[in-house]
Amino acid sequence: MGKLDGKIAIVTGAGSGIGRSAALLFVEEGAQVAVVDLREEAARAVADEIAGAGGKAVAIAADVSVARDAARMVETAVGELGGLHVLYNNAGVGSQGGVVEGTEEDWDRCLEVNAKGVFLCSKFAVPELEAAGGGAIVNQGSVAALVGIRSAAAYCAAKGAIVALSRAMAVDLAPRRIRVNCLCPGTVVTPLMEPMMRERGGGDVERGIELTIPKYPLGRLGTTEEIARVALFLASDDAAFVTGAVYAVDGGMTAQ
Ligand code: 1HS
Repeated sequence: MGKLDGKIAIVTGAGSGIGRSAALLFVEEGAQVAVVDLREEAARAVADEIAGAGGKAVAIAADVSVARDAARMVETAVGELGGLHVLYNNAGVGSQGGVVEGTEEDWDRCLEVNAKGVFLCSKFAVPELEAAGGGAIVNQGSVAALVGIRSAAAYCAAKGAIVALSRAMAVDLAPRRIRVNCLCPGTVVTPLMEPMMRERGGGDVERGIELTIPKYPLGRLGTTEEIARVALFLASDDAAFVTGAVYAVDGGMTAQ
């Protein structure tokens, strides 16, 4: 008996990292998944990986910051898979620099993808979730929403917006039987995080990771699978009475 038996899920940013791990885990737990990524080849590779393991998935190339893409994403997922029960707004980009070094373009892109992407994907998903009798939205926040991260001003602002948006969505959508929660991961080495680790390590990703680990009481960084497991919990009926919550999945980093 899987925790998502019979469910249909959209996972954005699923071509790599946490999104890929969540898509694979959701399928293991009985779901059919729309694997959404800006990079069509990456989405297709994960969908093929799922099919190869006997699961059902559809690959969708979409830019979550573009309304017509977000609408098409939902329409395609529902058309191909037959409905929608879970939306995991995982897609995101990082940022470089504080308010002095950071560029306006970097700020705009970070807020557009990370925050507006959650707004747009949720906007078009809600009618389908409601038509299914309710569902769950999991938004990808970050420890960067909860504490200041050096040289990542736009990223912190965007992830902070996602925490606030998640709480507002939970209040708005509860009457529609849609739960909304925010997952705030600590550092997991994924393509999104590599630029930050490289900058932190003076051009060396591994050095950046070494300098980051002391921030984590558990003495290590997280894995994509560990984050995906909490996303599964929040997406599943195990979290039936959980909405508007902010879950730090961070090895104790924000407890200090
Ligand atoms: C994945 C998450 O958004 C990490 S934000 C960077 C946190 S740290 O590397 O400065 O501990």
